[in-house]
Parts: sequence; structure tokens; C-alpha cells
Amino acid sequence: MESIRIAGMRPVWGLPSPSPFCLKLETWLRFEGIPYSQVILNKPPQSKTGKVPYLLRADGSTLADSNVIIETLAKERGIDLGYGCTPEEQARAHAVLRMIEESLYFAAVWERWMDAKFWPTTREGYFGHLPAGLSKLIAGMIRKKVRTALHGQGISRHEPARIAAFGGADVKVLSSALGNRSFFSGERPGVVDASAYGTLANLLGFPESTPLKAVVEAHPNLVEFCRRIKSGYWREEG
Ligand SMILES: N[C@@H](CCC(=O)N[C@@H](CS)C(=O)NCC(=O)O)C(=O)O
Repeated sequence: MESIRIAGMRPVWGLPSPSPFCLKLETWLRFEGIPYSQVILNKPPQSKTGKVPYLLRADGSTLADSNVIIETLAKERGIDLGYGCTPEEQARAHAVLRMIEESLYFAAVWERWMDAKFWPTTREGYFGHLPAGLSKLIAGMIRKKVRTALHGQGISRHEPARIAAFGGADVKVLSSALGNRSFFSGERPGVVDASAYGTLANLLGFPESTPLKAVVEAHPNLVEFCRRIKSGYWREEG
């Protein structure tokens, strides 16, 4: 079987990746016991979507998008992504995943990249390893790109308090959806759990007291969920 090589981002803040989608993909591979290696990018992503994560395949091609990658690998390796759940449970998992990736993610990105209070920490974390002049230049260019993307998506057209409220509402729904179960997928973790971990661990791991981090911290079942996944699948990260 082809070995898995993932193009992703440099680890920072004690997190395996500052990208929720890279952390999601790696976490899912760990759930399935699939070995992989990481290639840390020091240039813009070379995938067709221009985003990370993506796979560097043996034939020289790339495969982008965490969900596309997971579906492709599952098909190649005979993994059932329904995890034996009923259609209703699968529908709920799908809706929760989309909420994380198409809603909460953008509130989290806004907080990290646009809130002036947190930008210095973000800039240092993502670009601090570069020589000073280059670091400032690239950080500024990428922040501008993120600003345009968030405007296009729409979230940054709202007041900061409203953005925090949008994201906070998603976190509360996540907590209710998990309830007292070990995983969103039931007894064993699935794609939705990898997705939730990618985003929640990033909110908790960011070294600032942000509004969204405070909401996650106020939901003990989500904090415990992150501890469970970290100790079960990311033991070497301490
Ligand atoms: N739907 C994609 C989203 C990936 C994504 O948004 N990645 C971000 C990093 S967290 C990225 O590469 N951003 C660069 C850009 O938008 O140009 C997935 O599931 O992989």
C-alpha cells in the first residue's frame, strides 16, 4: 500500500498543526492506525485548491481537501466511513461537521487573524521562524489574503461581538451534540470527531485568552473530549 505523505504546516504552540484541517486529517489517520509522514511547507501550497492539507502521491500528483483525502483513502483501504451508524446518526454527524468547517472555522480564523489583540501572537507563531524582514512582509501579504477571504465569506462584515456570538453558539451546539458520549460518532471516533478535535484543540491551544477559547473552556465535555483524543492518539505530544 502506498505510504501517506501529507503537505502541511509547521507545528506551533504545542499543537501538531495550527491548521484545523491538517490536524483533523492527521487525527483521522491516527484513529485508523494508518502511518503517515509530514512534509512541512516553506512555500505556498502546490495543491489544485491552493490550500493545505494535501497528499503528495507516489505518482507525483497531489490530492487536496481533508474530506476528499479521507474519502479517497477510505475507499482505497476499505474503511466504512458510516462507522456502522444509522442514516439518522450519519446525517447528524454530517451536519455537525459542516457546522465546524463552514461556520465555526471562520469565526476562529477571524479571531486569530483579524482581532488586533491576537494578531501579534498569530504573526509570531506562523511567521516568527522567518528572517525578520521577510517575516513581516509575508505575514502582511497573507493577512491581506485572509482579510479578503473573510470578507467574501461574510463573517468579517459583522461586529467583533457578533462574530464571537456566532462562533460561541456553534461551540454550545457542539457541546449539546456530544452530550455525555465519548465521541460524536458513538463508541469509536470518526471523521466528525477528527474535525471537532482539529478545531477545538486549536481554539484551546492558542496561547491567548480569546472569547472562543473561553466558551470551549466553559464546556467540560468538550475539554474532556479533547483530553480523550490527545491521550488516546497524540500521546507523544505530551
Ligand atoms: N476544505 C478544506 C479547507 C482547507 C483550508 O481552509 N486550509 C487552510 C489552512 S487551515 C488554507 O490552506 N488556507 C490557505 C488559503 O486559503 O489560501 C479542507 O477540508 O482541507
